[in-house]
Amino acid sequence: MIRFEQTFMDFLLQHQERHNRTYHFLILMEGLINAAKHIQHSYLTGALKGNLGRAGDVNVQGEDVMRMDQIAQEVTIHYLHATGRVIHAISEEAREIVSLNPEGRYFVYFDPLDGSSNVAHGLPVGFLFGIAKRNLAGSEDGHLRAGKDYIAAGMFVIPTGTFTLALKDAGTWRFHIDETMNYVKPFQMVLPEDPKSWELSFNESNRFTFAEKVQNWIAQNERKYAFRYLGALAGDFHRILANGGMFMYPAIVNHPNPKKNRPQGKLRLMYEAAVVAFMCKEAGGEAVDETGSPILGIQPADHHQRTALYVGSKSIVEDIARILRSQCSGA
Ligand code: AFP
Repeated sequence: MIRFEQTFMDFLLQHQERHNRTYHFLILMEGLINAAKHIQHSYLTGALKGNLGRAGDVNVQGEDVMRMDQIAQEVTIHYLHATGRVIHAISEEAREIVSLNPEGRYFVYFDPLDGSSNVAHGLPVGFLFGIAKRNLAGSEDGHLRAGKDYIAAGMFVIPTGTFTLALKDAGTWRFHIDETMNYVKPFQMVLPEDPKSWELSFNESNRFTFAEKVQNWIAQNERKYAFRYLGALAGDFHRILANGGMFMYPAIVNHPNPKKNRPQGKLRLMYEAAVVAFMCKEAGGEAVDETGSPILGIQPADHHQRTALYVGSKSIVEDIARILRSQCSGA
C-alpha cells in the first residue's frame, strides 16, 4: 500500500470549507508556489549559469541589484499575472506598483529574493509575500493596507524549499517539499513560550548605533539566549518561529556617520515586516516597531515605507516594547 502524505492542496481545500476561501485563493496560491519553485531552481543552478553576480543596476531602495533579484522579480510577475486573480503587485524590486488584472481580487506584496547579500555565496535567501483582498462590496480603497487587513502571508526559504503559510484566524503552518516537489505534511507552528530554546537575532555590528535604551536592554538580556544571525529576514525568522525568542532590526539613531542613521528603520513594512508580523501573530507571537506599537496596526502611507522591527515570542517582545514605549513618552 503506497502511503500518500497530505498535500498543500488537500490542506487548502479543508481550510477553504472551514473559512469559505474561494477557489480564486487556491489559484493565487498555485501561482505563488509555481513562482517559488521556479526561483528555487534558478538559484540552485545559478552558479552554473553565472546568475549569482550583480546585475549592474541599483533598485528603488538604493541597493545593488543582483541578477537573481531580476530573475525572481520577472518569474513572480509572470506567475501572478497568469493567475488572472491579482489587481496590483507591490514588489521590493519595482519602484511603482505593477498593475496586472483589473478584474483581479487580490493585492500581493512581495520581496522576490530576500537576503540578497547571501546570493553570491549560495546561502539561504527567501521569498516573502502578503495577500490582501480587494473590497468587493464597496468602492475600492487601494493597495495601501495595514498588515491586520492581510488575509494571508508566507515565506519560502530557498534553497531548502521549506514553505510556511499563515492564514487569517487559522494559524501558521509549515510544509515540507517531497521528492516530487510537492508541498506536503503540514504542521502547525506555535512559538514556544519556554525561554530554554529562545534565540536572539540582530546585526551585532549595528549594536552601538541603536537607541541607548535598546542597547541597555540587549546588555541586560543577551546572556540568557543563544545568538544567531543569517542576514536574511526569511532565514532568521524561520528559526525564531521554531525556537522562539526575538529577531530585531532596530532604528539606527547613533551612527558615528549621521548620514547613515535610519530613524525610520531599514526593513520594508508591507512586504517584509508586516509579512513576518502576520505569521508571528498567527503563531501566538507579537511584533512591534520602534515606538512599541504593533506592526500590524501601521497604516502605510507609501508602499516602500520602512519600519524598525521587533518580532518573536510574545513575552520577550512585550518586554522590549515597554522600554520602547517609555522611550517615546520620555519616561
Ligand atoms: P534584501 O536583500 O531583500 O534587501 O533583504 C535584506 C534585509 O532587508 C533582510 O532580509 C535582512 O534581515 C536585513 O536586510 C539584513 O540587513 P543587514 O545586512 O544590515 O544586517
